[in-house]
Amino acid sequence: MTEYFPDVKKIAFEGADSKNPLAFKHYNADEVVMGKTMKDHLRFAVCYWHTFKGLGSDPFGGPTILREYNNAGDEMAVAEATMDAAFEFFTKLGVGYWCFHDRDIAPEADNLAETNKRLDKIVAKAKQLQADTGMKLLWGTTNAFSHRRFMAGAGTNPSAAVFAYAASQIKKAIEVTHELGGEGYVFWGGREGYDTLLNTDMKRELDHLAKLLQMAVDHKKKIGFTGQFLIEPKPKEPTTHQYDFDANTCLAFLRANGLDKDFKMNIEANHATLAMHTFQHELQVSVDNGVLGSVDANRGDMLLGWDTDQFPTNIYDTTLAMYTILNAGGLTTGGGLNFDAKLRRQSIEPNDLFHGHIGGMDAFARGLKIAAKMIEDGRFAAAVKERYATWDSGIGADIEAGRVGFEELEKYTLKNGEPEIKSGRQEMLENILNEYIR
Ligand code: XUL
Ligand code: CO
Repeated sequence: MTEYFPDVKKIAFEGADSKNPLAFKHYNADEVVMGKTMKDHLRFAVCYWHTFKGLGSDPFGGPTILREYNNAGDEMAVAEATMDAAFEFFTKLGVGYWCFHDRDIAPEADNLAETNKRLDKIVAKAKQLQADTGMKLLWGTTNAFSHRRFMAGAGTNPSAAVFAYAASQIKKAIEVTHELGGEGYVFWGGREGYDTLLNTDMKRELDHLAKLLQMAVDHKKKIGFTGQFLIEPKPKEPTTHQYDFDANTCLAFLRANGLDKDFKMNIEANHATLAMHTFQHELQVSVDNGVLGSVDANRGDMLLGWDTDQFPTNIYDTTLAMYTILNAGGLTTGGGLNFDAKLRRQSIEPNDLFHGHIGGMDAFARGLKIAAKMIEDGRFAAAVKERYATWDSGIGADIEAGRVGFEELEKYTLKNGEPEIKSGRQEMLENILNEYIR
């Protein structure tokens, strides 16, 4: 069988002093942190679309990256060779999970029936490779945004026939995800949004989106798929106004339509920053509402206003993300850290794929170790507890318990006078954070 990454052996953990670029410096799969192995905490996944289908094209130019598996023959031969290359990569990297869109793994044919047949053929191959390697599917999803029929959206398309097409595609994608034992299924809004209200009935579009999601929930139950449904918020790009703007917007939509028990969030770092939030903010909103499902681990570029999908390397970001995730009890079934990240278009060597993923895995492993120490030492938790201490007894406890109203609070204020105020100590806390990040 062709080897696509012949000069790479299985990537090993060599420790922080190693100078080998093809080795982990911090990610040590079996090392135990706060009672769990790194592997079980981090649940890394490789995404199929950027990693194997992304070839460096951008709005100003075509592909720059050449891959040997793309020379395998006709479209289906290429799809099969790509799958072989993917499983070789997963195994050598040492991740446990992968994620895909239906159209990443099998090319679309002239009609849906033929397209589905092609998908079944490649899914059978993926199932065999999963059995051979022990790899698992974190989540599947559908690409209902690239084809021209979806130019005005899928579930929110002004055409009912396009809605029906999208529904048929999603039905099949959920079924193949189930067939591959997927732990989750993601709904990223693709082109669900609008560019101008001059041609858009927003209320009607959102009602249709809710109908589509309800049908997905019904079908999931019908076929016995027990994986987690996930919504992936994103505020803009490709449309000017994406309906799934951020975690709070998604929650309001799900609650308004009685869907909130059936979906959790898949939080992507670069989508959070496009929404003018931090990655940690979006994670915390999800945790506070009991809907943190999974994570698309990447980063944006501070100087660019679009979704650059870079590999995560910022230790502050990974530390704060892991702090929130660990405090919430960690990622469980249906959740993982999926590298929805792509190489820069000048990174044209096959090994660059390893460098990107090794860097991301090491950055999160460091984040995990640092966050665990921060939690074990308890200094931040103690500072927050102290800051809210007036709510633990007296008038604060009365307010929280609903024992008092405006009249009692007026009486309290007239009696006690000007409240004592305290420093938020942000600088001190940031300095303490720097004691851990080193
Ligand atoms: C797009 C994006 C998608 C989803 C899956 O910005 O993040 O790749 O993760 O459709
Ligand atoms: Co994503």
